[in-house]
Amino acid sequence: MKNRFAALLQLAALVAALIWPVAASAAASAQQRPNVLFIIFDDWGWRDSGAYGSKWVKTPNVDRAAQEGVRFTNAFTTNPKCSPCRATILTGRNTWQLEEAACHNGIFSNKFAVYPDLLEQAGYAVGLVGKGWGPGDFKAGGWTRNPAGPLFNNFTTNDRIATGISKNDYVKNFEAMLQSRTAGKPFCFWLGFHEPHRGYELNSGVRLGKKLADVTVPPYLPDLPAVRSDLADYAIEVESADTMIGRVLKLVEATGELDNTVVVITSDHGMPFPYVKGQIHEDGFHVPLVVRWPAGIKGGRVVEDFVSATDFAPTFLELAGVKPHVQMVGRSLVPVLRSEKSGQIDAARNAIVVAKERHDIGRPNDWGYPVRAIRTKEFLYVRNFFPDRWPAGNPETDFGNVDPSPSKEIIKALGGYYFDLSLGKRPAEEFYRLTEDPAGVNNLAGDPAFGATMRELSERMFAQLRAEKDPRALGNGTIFDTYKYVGGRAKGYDTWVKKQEEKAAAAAKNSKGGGEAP
Ligand SMILES: [Ca+2]
Repeated sequence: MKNRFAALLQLAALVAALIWPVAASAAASAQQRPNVLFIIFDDWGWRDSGAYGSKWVKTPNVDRAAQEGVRFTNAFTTNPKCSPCRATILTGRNTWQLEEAACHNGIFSNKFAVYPDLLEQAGYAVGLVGKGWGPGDFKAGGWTRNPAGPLFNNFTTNDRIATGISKNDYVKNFEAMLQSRTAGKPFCFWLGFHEPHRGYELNSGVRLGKKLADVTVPPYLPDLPAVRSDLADYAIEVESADTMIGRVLKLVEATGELDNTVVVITSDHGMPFPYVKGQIHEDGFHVPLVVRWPAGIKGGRVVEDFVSATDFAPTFLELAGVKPHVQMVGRSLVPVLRSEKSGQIDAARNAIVVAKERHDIGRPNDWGYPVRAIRTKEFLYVRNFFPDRWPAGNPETDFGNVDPSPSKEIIKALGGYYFDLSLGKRPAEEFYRLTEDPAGVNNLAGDPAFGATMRELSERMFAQLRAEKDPRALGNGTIFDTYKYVGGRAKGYDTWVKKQEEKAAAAAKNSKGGGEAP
């Protein structure tokens, strides 16, 4: 009996010796693979948090993540509008490489691989709360779910500080997403706030205690009380989303996994004000970016390397031990994150090329406003391909690529300098010295002192665009204007023409009727 027991023990030890190392290493690698929590605001300006120096937009949760993690001072989207930027994030491709998904409110083809699918295949739990890729049509592109992941948007709430804020119960939905995960699986979740996208509750900023005297007005907006109030209403929405970040991180903390969760906080583009959202200007495509991951990176750092929205997908894949997809052109941020340095870490990260094609409609034939631009530490060089077109949309259709707002109405009523800046036509070339003109409002394109630098930057930009097969740089740019716009047609130029015809017909009928009257 005793011998038989000893033999059994020996056998058990042998089996354990064979199995244990495998089981142990599997457990270790599962532990090492971090969670990823990707938090993206909708239309949040890069300057508008305490972490980035704002004294009047209060964001304690973003600020804390920045203190404990890495804050990037030169992060950019490749196209400053909702769906084009989000397609870039998901695919790791530049906007000019995404065919129809380069356009706002278009079709997103599933011929392009997205990181949530690749991570799901690699054993990650994926999911989406709030706004993922959009607006646009992903079903026509062959997807059965939002490309940002399966949706967890079941819960709504009326508990919000202003009526412009989404009723999405982000916290409860996030909790449901967290609980849906199979035990032991790492997650890669997308939390997409609808804030601070318009509309806002008018004067909610003042109602909630903002002082108009504290508001910083950028140089491209007129410094008037109604503009300050509009900015204060925007700030309230930023602050509400910041509060949600605090609550969501508490939920992750309760699972014991917060330290091994890579928390990424960013925005799709700048604030929804004239000269910014949808425009190839500094505040339009410059975005905030904070990454917190205590288990993996040294915190308290400020990094000046140029990083792009294309870099997220290869970064998340590398964190999961997955090779970047062959379609991806972005470069993983892992080496920069793992570095213990501040300042410029990778000397090659010193420029970004950004672009736009069609955003909102409002020009004849649904034409877009094609632009390519290159941004370096010192300069922004902009090439507008059709300076005869209206950059913000035609006046007849009310400058549709600038969201309706009190600030926009004020600028339209004022005319002059601010109108020309935000809504007027632009020359074929723009050139800004951002080190002396941080918002980029003084166009130096005519100054011969910068002629050589402009040519050099233009050549550098077009070399990259040609190498990446941008149809606009290869002489086939008209293709972008043939892509279908799937949004409503209220802002369409054709809708305006039809209205004029109806008005004319009604006027003719009235005058005819008037003539026949006794
Ligand atoms: Ca947006």
